Amino acid sequence: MSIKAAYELAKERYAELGIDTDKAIAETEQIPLSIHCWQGDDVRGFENPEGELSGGIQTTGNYPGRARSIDELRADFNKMASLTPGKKKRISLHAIYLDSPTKVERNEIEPKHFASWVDWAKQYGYGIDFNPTCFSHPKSASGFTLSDADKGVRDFWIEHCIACRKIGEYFGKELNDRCIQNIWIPDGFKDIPVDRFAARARLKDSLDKVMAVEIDKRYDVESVESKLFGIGAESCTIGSHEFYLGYAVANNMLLTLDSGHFHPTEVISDKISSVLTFLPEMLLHVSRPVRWDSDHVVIFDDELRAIASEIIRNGFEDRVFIGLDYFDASINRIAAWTIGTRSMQKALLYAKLEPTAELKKFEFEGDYTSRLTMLETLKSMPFGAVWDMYCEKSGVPVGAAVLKEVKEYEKNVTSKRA
Ligand code: RNT
Ligand code: ZN
Repeated sequence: MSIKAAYELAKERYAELGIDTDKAIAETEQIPLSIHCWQGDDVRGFENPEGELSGGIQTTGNYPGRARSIDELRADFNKMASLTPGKKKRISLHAIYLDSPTKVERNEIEPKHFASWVDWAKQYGYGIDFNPTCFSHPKSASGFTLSDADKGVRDFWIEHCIACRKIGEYFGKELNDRCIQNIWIPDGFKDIPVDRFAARARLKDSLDKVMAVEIDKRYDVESVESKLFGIGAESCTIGSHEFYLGYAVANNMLLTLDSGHFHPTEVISDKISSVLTFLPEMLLHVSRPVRWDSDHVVIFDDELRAIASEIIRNGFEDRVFIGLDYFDASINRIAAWTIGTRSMQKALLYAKLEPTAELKKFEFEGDYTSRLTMLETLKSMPFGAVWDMYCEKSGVPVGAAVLKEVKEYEKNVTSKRA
């Protein structure tokens, strides 16, 4: 049966529940998605592509074909984008993805080092988000950056973050857009500390200095990302959830929730509504933790659907910025990028295809029987036919056709990278 014929039947079935599938597709494609650049090259960047990834995060696997240059990374990103529906794609860059023929210290990076990214983003209609890179560097070797006991180290990272804010403002001005700047630091103790308070006081002081610089909020805003623990920082993470929730509320900043940064049975889908009770906006780092913050490729699982539902049911599309953050080097990286990005799109579309008002009414009236019945019924609706139509309309491969494209690109492009 053709995609169109299957869709027409699905459309009828959903209409019986009062759901307009055309509208769901039209709304889903307008939701911005901030896609991380670092799936393409295992978080290496171009400052020192041979350097080791440090800071308690790890990629595993050595599938051939990693992007080794800016041109390769851009080509790969474009390939992924051509396989993914959605009209508002953004690239989330890290500071180490600068374009400079000579070495530039991180506290000396400037907008000019990112000018070619702006040209490229303009050409393809992408937005740009940004991240200071406070890891994989000799000055983070102690395991600390903005909260380091050494003032010299702190000052270096303060300067780096300020430089990044200026670059974010530059992106925003150039693209007539707002850059979301995510600050994550690896700082933490491997073993039980005796003075957590001092380290957190230092972090607060450093952040205050970073944020004291006047930056036009129309073009760049900051978000702070908490974490539970990292490899080598198991006993205490300075930028914990409580720390940053407090910091964001006190300073009217955004807060970033990463799916992998909480205890294993905690889920970020449950936290969005709490955060947005007190903050106007927030950022998500959608990832898939398997037993730890393993950054597996995002798939269409229960938690991804729950995250999407929280956003859609509450109409939070303008308050929750959806960013992706995972990195798998054990499979074809273009496939990894594409699967995760498509999964996010799929979950948003799935969330759009429910009779939310009716479900909320059941709940309000205490009719949990009807709520559960309806939620379970939705799972066997012909969602696949609507998803396929969304892909078809967007001009991206439907279903397994994605694999063919990925394999072809592998054959012609990535497998040729020695
Ligand atoms: C690390 C954080 C952070 C990084 C990226 C590369 O645990 O999740 O967001 O993954 O900045
Ligand atoms: Zn993250």
